Amino acid sequence: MTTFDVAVIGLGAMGSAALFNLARQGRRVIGIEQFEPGHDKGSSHGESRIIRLSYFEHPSYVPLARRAMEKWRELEQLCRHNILTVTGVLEAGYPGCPIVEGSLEASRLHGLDHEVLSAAEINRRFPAFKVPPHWTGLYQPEGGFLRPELAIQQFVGLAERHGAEVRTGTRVLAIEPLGSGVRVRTEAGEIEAGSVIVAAGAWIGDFAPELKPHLKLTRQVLGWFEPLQPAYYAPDRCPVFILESEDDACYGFPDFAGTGVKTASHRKGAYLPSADDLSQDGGAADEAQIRRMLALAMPEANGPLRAMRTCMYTRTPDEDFVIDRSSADPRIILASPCSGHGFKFASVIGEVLADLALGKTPANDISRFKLERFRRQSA
Ligand code: PYC
Repeated sequence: MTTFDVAVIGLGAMGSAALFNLARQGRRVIGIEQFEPGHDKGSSHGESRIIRLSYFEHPSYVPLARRAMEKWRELEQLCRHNILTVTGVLEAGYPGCPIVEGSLEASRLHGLDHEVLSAAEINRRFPAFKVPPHWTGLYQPEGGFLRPELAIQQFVGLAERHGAEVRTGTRVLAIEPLGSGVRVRTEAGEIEAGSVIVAAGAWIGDFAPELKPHLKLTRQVLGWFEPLQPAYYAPDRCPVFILESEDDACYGFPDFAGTGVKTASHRKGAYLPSADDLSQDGGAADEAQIRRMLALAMPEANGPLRAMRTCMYTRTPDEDFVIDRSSADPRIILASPCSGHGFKFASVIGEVLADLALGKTPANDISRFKLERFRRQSA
């Protein structure tokens, strides 16, 4: 049996980046994916994902986001594709809303470039928006969007060029600690490795019983809308946006690909009984939910529906990630549940995971993502 230094389970955002980081260091590494890289069964598809530095979720994400930016630029250099487009990011909502307040705090704490804008200033500067007159906003110039499918395919392709083995269409059945390493049982045979990174997205609970009870899977619908004033929604005039009303929080992107203005709810999403239950089944109620935000704050984007797709969030109770060694065995490294805001960090988390798998201390602080917080909660 071939043995590897590291096996990576799941070649989505985090797994593909980890595979690349290990392979480029000359490690014997294998990646196992049950679908194909760039698939639509998680939250790393749909043409675009946000990247931003002023982080409303918590200021401690800012150094990680900075490093992620550097690492995306490095990937672009290596693969010679445009992965990251800077458009700026506008966050806007009702006075005191957590998204604008949180980003303002992160911006101030970390000395990030930002502007606080009134509703009138937002609407004047960016004609894509007609936000209600009592709203406020924060504009961060350094953010923008990433191309998720392309990024994942490039990570996998570069990893293979560095000698990584990749098995797609292969489901992992179990991980078994051995004296000398870890055995990964798949439906197509067994693999042995010194350590294993489990970046299995919504399926991570199957390999981490301690984590499973804390995870909730939700179905999130993405809509593409034909703008009534296309010129307003070009990427040089319309920033990536996150909007917070009393009822919902929605995010979206300029029409950079001629496919329409993509918008989705970040908060509303039906619970899924299991990871295998996601289907591409967006319907009229999903469309109506997204259109409520467009009507409220972006009426010129509220044109004919061009497409809908669904994605799946794997949510922790605090919406922070999990990146830690399993308490069952420290050679099993868990990384996944990103609560819908993780894609942007894949470039740096790949570096972090490679360090953990090789027994090194990562340069970035990942203490926020430890499993012990769930143990403390249940005690
Ligand atoms: O990835 O930054 C993000 C995000 C915000 C809302 C939905 N996704």
